Amino acid sequence: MTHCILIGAPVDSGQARPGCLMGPAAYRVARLAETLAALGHSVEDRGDLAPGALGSEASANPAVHHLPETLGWTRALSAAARDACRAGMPIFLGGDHSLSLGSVAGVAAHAAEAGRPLFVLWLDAHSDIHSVETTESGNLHGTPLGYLAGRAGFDAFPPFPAPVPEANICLFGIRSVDPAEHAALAETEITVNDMRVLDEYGFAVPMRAFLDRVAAAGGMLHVSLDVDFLDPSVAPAVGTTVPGGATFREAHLVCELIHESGLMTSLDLVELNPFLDERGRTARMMVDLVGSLMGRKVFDRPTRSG
Ligand code: Z70
Ligand code: MN
Ligand code: MN
Ligand code: MN
Repeated sequence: MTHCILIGAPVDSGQARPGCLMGPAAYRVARLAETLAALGHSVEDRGDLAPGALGSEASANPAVHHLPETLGWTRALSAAARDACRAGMPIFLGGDHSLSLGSVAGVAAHAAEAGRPLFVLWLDAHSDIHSVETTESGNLHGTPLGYLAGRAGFDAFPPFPAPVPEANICLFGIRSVDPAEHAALAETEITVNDMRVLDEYGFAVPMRAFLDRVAAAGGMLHVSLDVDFLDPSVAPAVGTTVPGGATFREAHLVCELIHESGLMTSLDLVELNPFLDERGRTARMMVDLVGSLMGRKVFDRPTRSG
């Protein structure tokens, strides 16, 4: 059983549509802690973080907004993540996806300290591989993958502690990529399981291929789950809906495969905007998916093929 450490990150500065700051409260109301406890895990809720004192950093890119706030969150989350990794499995309750600038930085520092390779699974409609320089929207939730891969264009940020090798990063479910992101991805070894790939091979085959690589390397696995990985019909509470996402069944299967691998060591839940939800259904869907990630099964087979 796992010691789960809940860390609220009411980050709303990485995009322009207010509401993600309500995310941590919505996960608690949707009984995330109780769901984990019912699966036999111990749960420690460390409450909500705050970004601390803000500087006055500015970017040469005039589109960028809320840079000092995003840097404040990055510092606070990085420290909290590193600390939590020593005690159990951190689960970050977002908050928009810019929180991963900090959560993955702390997780990467811990993995380096533990002498283990870190792998990152990005479940998202978007590739989030902009830099502070390339983002056109100025929404820094579109940049965390660029930062954690150690790419250029993050001068205002602390140097990323131990950049995640491109070969250890897997994008899964993407269907919206900006031109600058396309150019960035084309020059990397990042595994791009876009919807084109998943429609042809299904979700299980590419997911198992990635998990097998993590296992073979003895790696730690950080999973970053963006609400918009899901189809808007099952998860409407997100600022940037993109049609053609994972169905209820595909998403649960992915989570079950991750659980069966036993590899996940940290988790981000990001982009939930409860202000846009319909009677809490998206928050409940996300909590149900965490249940599958943490061991809930329809029928408990002795082996995955049995
Ligand atoms: C676009 C941008 C994005 C999440 C939207 C969208 C980025 N590529 N990321 N929702 N999670 O504005 O950079
Ligand atoms: Mn704003
Ligand atoms: Mn995202
Ligand atoms: Mn997204």
